[in-house]
Amino acid sequence: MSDIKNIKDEYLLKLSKDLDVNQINEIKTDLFGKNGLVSSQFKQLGKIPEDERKKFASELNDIKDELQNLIVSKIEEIEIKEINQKLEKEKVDITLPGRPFAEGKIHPVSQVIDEISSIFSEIGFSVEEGPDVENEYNNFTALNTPDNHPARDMHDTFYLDEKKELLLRTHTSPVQIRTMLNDKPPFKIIAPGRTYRSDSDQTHAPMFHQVEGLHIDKDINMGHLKGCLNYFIKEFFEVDKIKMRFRPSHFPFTEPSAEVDIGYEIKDGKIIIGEGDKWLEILGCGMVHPNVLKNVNVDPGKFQGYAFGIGIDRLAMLKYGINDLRAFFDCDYRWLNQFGFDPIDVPSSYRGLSR
Ligand code: 2NM
Repeated sequence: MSDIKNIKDEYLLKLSKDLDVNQINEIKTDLFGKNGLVSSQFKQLGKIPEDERKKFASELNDIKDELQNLIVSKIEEIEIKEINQKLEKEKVDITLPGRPFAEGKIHPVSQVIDEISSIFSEIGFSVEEGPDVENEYNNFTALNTPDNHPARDMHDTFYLDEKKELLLRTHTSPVQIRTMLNDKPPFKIIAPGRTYRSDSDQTHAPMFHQVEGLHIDKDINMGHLKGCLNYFIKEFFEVDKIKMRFRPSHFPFTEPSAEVDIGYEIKDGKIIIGEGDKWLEILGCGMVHPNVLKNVNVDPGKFQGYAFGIGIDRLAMLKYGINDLRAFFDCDYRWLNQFGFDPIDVPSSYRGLSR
């Protein structure tokens, strides 16, 4: 009996000290582990004379409960203290300034592709894409460009194999071919994207961008072509009126074919689109050649229409006053910061923090 009173007093004293969770757990094992001091007392109950056993057992239970409760409440106390310390230390300071947001820029070419896509979307064109690596059928043969045509010359085309079956597309027309082969007329699509020709100087890069348009239906004529291009040019350059002329030209895939010039003038060193007596060539177009329609299983007796091709890079240079084409593809971040566009979906509160 005095044994268990001693245990109780000794451990109440120990538990009254400033302990950490590990130390408390050690005490718990000392007392209630397999061979713990309290556990051993329970094991010895049977050896105690019967008349004392009941009283002893009840006292032992009381001591066990008291020590156990104390241990539980001590651990709880420490845990609460730790949480409170954490809360105190990790308080959020809502007066701190925001973290700088690393904001990128939209390349002028991407910006202009988006603008063109949205202008044509509004008048019913859908936007189609295709692979940069094409086969010679989609890039040339289907487009009524015979084997001996100068456009097929090694000088212009990047071929990828000896047999000249695979190449980097020289225009985005193969996207129109793919669309017509996979679908049924009518067609009303534009195809923007990267194109490649073995050509490099101040005004030509080996990789450049084009958007080509195609509208095929039962009664489409050159009047529709004129109206469509006139609308596009006004929307793109954000002017009410435009001077535009069609010059006869030749493409293997259209008949008749034309090149389109727009009027411009230079005022105070700045180019003004739509007015003036100078002409600027901006695109090629025509009525899709019957042979092209036959190649994609469209009956030229029932369906016909127009197509056009526009160089995007020069259009971007014109609209945004950029005069060196090669800077487009240098990937110079300083240039991009100056000529690039803000992404529209970055919250305005973040704008400018990175600069
Ligand atoms: C141009 C000029 C004229 C053109 C033709 C086609 C197709 F696939 F329908 F035959 N797509 N694009 C075309 C016509 C392209 O670029 C100066």
